[in-house]
Amino acid sequence: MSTATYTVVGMTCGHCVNAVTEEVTSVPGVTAVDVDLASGRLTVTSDAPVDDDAVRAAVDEAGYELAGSA
Ligand SMILES: [Cu+2]
Repeated sequence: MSTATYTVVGMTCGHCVNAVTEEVTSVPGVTAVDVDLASGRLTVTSDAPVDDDAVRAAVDEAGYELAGSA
């Protein structure tokens, strides 16, 4: 099992949290997703390490971005 944490920028409410959770959960291999609205922290648990780009794309798809992304 693998866990990675990221920081999501732009979330303002529970709906945002749900959108990010839904998209990132759909990334292949991801088994659990936890999003903390206050800090923007995104914790991704997966069977094997997930490509950061896949997580970034999923967050982007939800309408937000990872901190530090161009
Ligand atoms: Cu929202």
